[in-house]
Amino acid sequence: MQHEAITEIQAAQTLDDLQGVKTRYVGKSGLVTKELGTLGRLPPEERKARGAEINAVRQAIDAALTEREGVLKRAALDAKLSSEAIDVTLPGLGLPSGGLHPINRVYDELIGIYERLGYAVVEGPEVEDEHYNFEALNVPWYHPARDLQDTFWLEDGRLLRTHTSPMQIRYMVEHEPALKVVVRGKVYRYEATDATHESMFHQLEGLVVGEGISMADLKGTIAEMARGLYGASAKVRFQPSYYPFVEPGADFAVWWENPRGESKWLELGGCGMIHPNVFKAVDDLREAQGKARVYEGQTGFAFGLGPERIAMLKYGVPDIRYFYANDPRVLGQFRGEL
Ligand code: FA5
Repeated sequence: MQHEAITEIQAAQTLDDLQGVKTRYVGKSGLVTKELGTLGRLPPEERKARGAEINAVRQAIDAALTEREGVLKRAALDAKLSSEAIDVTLPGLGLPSGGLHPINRVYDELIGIYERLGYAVVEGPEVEDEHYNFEALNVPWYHPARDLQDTFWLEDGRLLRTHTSPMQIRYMVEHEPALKVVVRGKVYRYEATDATHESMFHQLEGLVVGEGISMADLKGTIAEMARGLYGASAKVRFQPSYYPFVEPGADFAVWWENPRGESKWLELGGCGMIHPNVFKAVDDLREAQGKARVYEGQTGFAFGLGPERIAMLKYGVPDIRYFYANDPRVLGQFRGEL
């Protein structure tokens, strides 16, 4: 029996098999256990010798079981380890990294310049009230300048703002002079798109109000921005222009050149001294809200520009529509650059 048991033990390939063998021989009703039970029926003189014999068998079987169990456990552990092994020398999976959109990078640069000059930075609603987008900015409904900015109209006299200038009004209604603020955000125009015009684009609006603010301050501010963008030798150019909310008004351009010798006047935006009608409209709104009339008699300037134009030159993007077509071949070039 010992021989058979040990052969079976050594043949067991799994811990379950081994448990079966163990039960069959040394379990409660196993063969060895039963054999021990027969001792009582033997004559006393034979009992001792037979008992010793069976015990020896049992010990041999137990020893074989313990040894086989050790071997099988180790094998099971080895199999588990090798099936779950991690090869730390394999190259990792590349995690796609994002990057700031080129327009946000230009915004960050521009806003950094104005923050260093002490300006507050705000945003505002893209769905705007007609009154803030036009009337309060001295653009009455019959004014031809409304044709200059074709509008996406919504319901109830609301619209998608055509410029960031309505934030001039909102900011002045909320704050008293003196103030310096820049506004960033999206604007919308219902117009055909081409390489330099989109129906959704961005603007940076600047507004400064205080005692004795003059056109010289405006020119100095734009020149400071140009130096921040293009270095100490940057040049700016102002040309008279018309916007109903400023008087006098101007368009400004910045001289841009790159190391490859390319250069041109970059038409950036419009600007001017705040029109008295705008201050009056602000005071009317303030009064309606129970606030003091504090703007009539003030002076100030405003400007508005399009960061897309700067980004197109800076990154050599030939068509403004590439910025918003979400083509990974374009935006992928800005990966990982924050
Ligand atoms: C305005 O929007 C005025 N609110 C700017 C202003 C503010 C003047 C404060 C005076 C005082 P304009 O329509 O010219 O002005 O637009 C300003 C700039 O936005 C343009 O110079 C240009 O850089 C950019 N821009 C205008 N239309 C588009 C367009 N369709 N696509 C991309 N950029 C545009």
